[in-house]
Amino acid sequence: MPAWSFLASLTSGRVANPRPPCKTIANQNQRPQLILFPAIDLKDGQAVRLVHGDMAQSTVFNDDPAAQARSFVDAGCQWLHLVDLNGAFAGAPVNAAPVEAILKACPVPAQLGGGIRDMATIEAWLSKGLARVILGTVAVENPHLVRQAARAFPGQVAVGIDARNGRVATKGWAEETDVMVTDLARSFEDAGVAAIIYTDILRDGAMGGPNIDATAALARAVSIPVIASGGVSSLADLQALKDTGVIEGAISGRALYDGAIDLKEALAALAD
Ligand code: AMZ
Repeated sequence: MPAWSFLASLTSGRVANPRPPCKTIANQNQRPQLILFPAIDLKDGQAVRLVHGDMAQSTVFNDDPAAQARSFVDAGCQWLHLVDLNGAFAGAPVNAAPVEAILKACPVPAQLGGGIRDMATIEAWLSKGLARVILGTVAVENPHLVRQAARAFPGQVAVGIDARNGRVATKGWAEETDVMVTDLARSFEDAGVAAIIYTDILRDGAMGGPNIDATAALARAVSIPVIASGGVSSLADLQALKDTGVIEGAISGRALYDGAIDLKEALAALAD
């Protein structure tokens, strides 16, 4: 769906999903629990996984993303992590229909990134029942929008920081910037963002384990909850992220699809 028709659908009388407002993900006084976010990356309407974010290296795992989401929910997940991959390249929502189908089909909160670059799109998604938007490219190009959105929608705006060797990448990870991860994260310290989702691009889809040291260092550098993404591929990885005591969530995609992580088992292990 082109961006204009997505925004126009706001006024078409559709009612947003009744969802509980999003809370900050951790109780400040307790050792954080690690929330596991199963990932559904959408390309051309299908649930896929890429390697290092390369659209040419894509594997289709499910051509019914809502069914995929429901199976994650049936396994007991508390959250869903959604990415509109075409949207991240196009700079506007492209896979709006499958995202809306997921929102309708699933009772758990969902966060979505990819092509969310202006206030109208942020408002449109949140009014459709999305629990949290993820802002990546605009966090570099228009940080004012992040601040404005975080003020307008407390608890519902996360910043996605995706990086190669510590430098932030934008626009579908096709563009490299000179911005350093920690500098960008610190710049939002007082903005009221709900979370920072940090992806190590060189780990993403590679099944080689997450960058625990860099993620933990980031989490120690800011007071914003940090969620790890990229390379999370075993129960041991999840346990190691949890054992840092400072990382509040982990996103996993390929490992859940190919069975390297059993979602039910992982959720049970993390709940202990
Ligand atoms: O895999 C990729 N090439 C990719 C990807 N997964 N490119 C962007 N993204 C995700 C980011 C973030 O969640 O991890 O899209 C979101 C950022 O999109 P935008 O349009 O705000 O830069």
